[in-house]
This record gives sequence, C-alpha cells and structure tokens, in this order.
Amino acid sequence: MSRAKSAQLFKDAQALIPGGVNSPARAWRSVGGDPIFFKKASGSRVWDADDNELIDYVCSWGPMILGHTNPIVIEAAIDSARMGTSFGAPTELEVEMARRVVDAVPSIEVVRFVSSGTEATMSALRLARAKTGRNKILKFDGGYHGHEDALLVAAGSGLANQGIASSAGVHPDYAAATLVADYNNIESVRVLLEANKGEVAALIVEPIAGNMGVVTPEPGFLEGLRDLTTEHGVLLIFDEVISGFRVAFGGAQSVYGVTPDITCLGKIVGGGFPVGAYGASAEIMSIVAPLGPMYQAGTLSGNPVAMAAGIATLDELAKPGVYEGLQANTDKLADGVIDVFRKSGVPAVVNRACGLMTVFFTSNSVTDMTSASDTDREAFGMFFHGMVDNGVYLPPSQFEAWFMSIAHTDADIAQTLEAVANSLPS
Ligand code: HOZ
Repeated sequence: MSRAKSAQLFKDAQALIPGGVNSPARAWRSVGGDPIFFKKASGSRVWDADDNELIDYVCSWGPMILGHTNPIVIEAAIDSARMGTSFGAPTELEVEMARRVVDAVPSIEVVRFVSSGTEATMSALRLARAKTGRNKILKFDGGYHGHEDALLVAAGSGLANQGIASSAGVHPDYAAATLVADYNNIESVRVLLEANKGEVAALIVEPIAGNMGVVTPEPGFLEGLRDLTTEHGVLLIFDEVISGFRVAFGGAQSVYGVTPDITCLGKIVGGGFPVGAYGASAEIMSIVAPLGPMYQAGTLSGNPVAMAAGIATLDELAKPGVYEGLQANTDKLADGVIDVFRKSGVPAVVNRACGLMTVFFTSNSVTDMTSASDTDREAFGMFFHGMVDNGVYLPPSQFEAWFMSIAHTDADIAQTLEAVANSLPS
C-alpha cells in the first residue's frame, strides 16, 4: 500500500495550513504517522490520493449515515445548487427542513439553523445566559461541544488527544465561569450546583458521550440531570450534534425519554454539507433576534444546498426499518470485534450505541473521561495502524467514535473483523 502521494500532500500542507490539517482531529498526532489524504468516496468506502481503497468508519465524523455520495442526496444538492447556492434571504427549503426537525425532536418547537455544531452550542449558551440572566455554565470532563471559548475546558476529542486541558487564548473569565463535573456522576453535578446556587445558566451534555470515545449514560443519569437542573433553575442543553438522527430519528432524548430545554444539532442534518441547529420551546426561542434581544446571525445560515441535502437525508432516515438495520449492523460489528479479542486474549471493551462504537484496550468498564484515559492508548495506536494497513479507516484517536452507515454491508463487517484479527496489538 503506497502512500507516497498522501505523504507529499501532507508535506505541502504543513507549509500552508497549521499542522497540515483544517481540524486537529484529522491529524494523526496521538497515533503517530502522517494522515492519509482522501480524494473520493462511495457507500462505505473511501479512496485515498494513492488510490488505496478503505472501509470507512469515520463517515465524516457522522454526517454520512446513508453512506458516501448517496445518489438521492447528491441529486438533491445538485438540483438545489442549480437554482442558486446562497441568497442571504429566506427560502422554502428552510421551512421544509424546520418542519422535519420540529416533528422529529421532542424538545424542539422552534429551530434556528446555523452553519456548524460549534455555532449551535455557542448560540445555545448565549440563549441560556439571556434567558436566565446568569453567567456560569456546567459541562462534563471529556465533553466536547465545539470550539466556543467557554467550552474548551476539560474538553474531549482533539484536546484530549493532545493533552490540552484548556485551549490557549481562552479568556480567563470564560474559563472561570465554566464548571466541570464527571460524566455519569450525578453527585458531582449536585455538589457544583449547590456551591454555585443561582449562578449557573446552563448544563450542557452529550446525552451519549462521543468525544471521550463512546460512553453511554448509566440508568438514571440523564433523569438525574433533568431533575437537578429543574430544581436549580438551570437550563438543560443536550448537545446532540453526534447523537441527533443517529441513535434514533428523534435523537438520544427520544431513546432515553428525557427532554432537555435546548437541543443542539449538526452533522447529519446537513447531509454532508455544513449545518448546525439549535432549538427549544417557542417561549425560549422567542428571545432570539429578531423576536427578542439575543443576537445571532449568519450569511450562510440555512444555506439552500445544505438544506436540500439535509432534507433528502432525513427523508431517507424516516423510512421504516432504517434504525433497526443500523443497530443490527452495529451489534454485528461490535459483537464480532469482542469475539476476536476474546479468542486472542487481548483485554478490550467495546462501548456502543446505534451507529456508534469505540474499542478501548482495558479490562475495566469505561464510563467517564477518567476511565477512558486509563486505557492502553499505545495499544490503540498499534491497532489503528494495523487496521489502516489492512484496508480499514478508523478515527485516528482513542477519544473519538467509530461511525457506521447504513451502506456498511455484511461483507464490509466480515472484512473488518479479518482486519481486526490481523491488527491485534502486541
Ligand atoms: N469534531 C470532530 C471530532 N469529534 C472532528 C471534525 C473534523 O476533524 O472533521
């Protein structure tokens, strides 16, 4: 498998782009080696600049839930682009998209589209501050919610990879106003809310954590957050940028039956184009300009091409049996991986949710950032390289989720399990 062209591109990129990448999670810093440059994709497969074909479990970090270059989505985007790629004025597509999101997500009565998940969480925090008149926010260790200043404290994903506790350049007042609790530990939340009574505007949480690797909420955790935030007059924000339209059409909130005050979306709602969204009750959203005093705007917000791709994606996902199929595929892969490790005596655990999984090299359960960090990351690095050499592309980090699509086939899973058997860390 030659990677000469990728190597040259990376060399060129490093002179022009910080670290050669436009998002740190794409660099292979924590696993070592140079990133592969991609040039095309179809279904479950991607091809790199050297024409190597790989089964893809990154799926653009989630948006490609239907598989790459799904013909229905591509056609919708092309048709829309032919009509105009951006107007800076409202379109019917935005109304159509909003209707679908409002119908699907239990907590959303009114939704505002933005251009990324980061914009969604950033706006949700501003909305929570505007609504409550309070300034502090509470997040979880290992929770990643995009690169808004207040949220770059004890964040997972790329920061965890590089051991960055809190990003340089964050205003110290912002960092000081961010409280950090432990995921799956309701007591840690209670203590912080008691100690900061009347000061916390919002608690933001990934209802299924995806940026410390996949970590699911333990029974009662999300319910406990709902009760505590209500008791303290704190707005509960679910960051469903990863879990929205992935673990179920209505997101994790529909699976666990816990309704937040504000929901953030991204990734899948754009069908592979840049989109984010935040939504809440009509009452909360009435604070957003032009209805109310909380300002938030964007030239490419509700972009027609992204809306068309998103609508086509959601309409495909709404068809009967889609999530049952995705769950079955995830189980087939996760159970198969566990079986390979068990037979070979490699201590590993696999955390999963519908369309998501992470392999951790440890004998212990992984339930929070501390236990995710306390795993054999050198083993993960070896495993990652083995998998790529065997034609399977994984997230180049222990602290990210593997994403499955409905385009992954039984043959893909069988080939992946063969690759796992050939990539056991020594
Ligand atoms: N926020 C993504 C990881 N959780 C990375 C996005 C990217 O690098 O494309």
